[in-house]
Amino acid sequence: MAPIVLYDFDASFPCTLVRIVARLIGVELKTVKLKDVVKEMATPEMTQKNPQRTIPLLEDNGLIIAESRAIAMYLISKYAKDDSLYPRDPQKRVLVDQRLFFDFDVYGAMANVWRSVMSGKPPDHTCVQKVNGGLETWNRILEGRQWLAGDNVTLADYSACLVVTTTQIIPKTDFNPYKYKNVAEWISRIESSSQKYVEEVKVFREATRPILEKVK
Ligand SMILES: N[C@@H](CCC(=O)N[C@@H](CS)C(=O)NCC(=O)O)C(=O)O
Repeated sequence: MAPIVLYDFDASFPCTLVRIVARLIGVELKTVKLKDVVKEMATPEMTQKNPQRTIPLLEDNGLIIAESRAIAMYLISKYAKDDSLYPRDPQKRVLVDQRLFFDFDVYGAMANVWRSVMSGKPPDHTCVQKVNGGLETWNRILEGRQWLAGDNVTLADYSACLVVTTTQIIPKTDFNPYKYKNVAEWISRIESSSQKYVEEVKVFREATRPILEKVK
């Protein structure tokens, strides 16, 4: 069997989610580290592989998958030793899915804010409100609960926690997940759940630092 290949960029939030999941379930990935994502994904060869021209992009023995959450769902469904991160039971799985669709929505707004700040423009007010609304919603969801879906940590927690963590590092914004008690406690619960998560977030933060320094 050929190795599972991940087209990857350390400073990418969605690539980080895939690396975290692969490490959590013990899947070895051969990473192809890109330097100029926009340019390298626009070649005819890569455009054919992924017409979206985005990373992460996973190649598993001829199967090519874009979209970080879809890649994570696939890796867990195919390779994890158990289904605790992404349950097989439809009634449990849909609870994880609903949280993932929610965090995808907040992520879109956060990415919009990130892009504005990086290009020297003021962030769109509606997107800022949406991110703050997301933090408030997660705080409500977590009232009296340890995890976002079900009784154990799942893909939904790791994915949403990465969005929450990323809000904090965007320069010229004042997102503060730690002002929400339930969210703050949940972040430290997730960090305690896996050293691999903590290590990959560190890789992401260190890779983004020089990029973010330029706009500070
Ligand atoms: N929804 C996608 C977002 C992927 C995405 O936007 N990736 C960025 C890197 S962080 C990218 O490839 N940007 C290049 C481009 O959009 O041209 C996912 O979760 O995988």
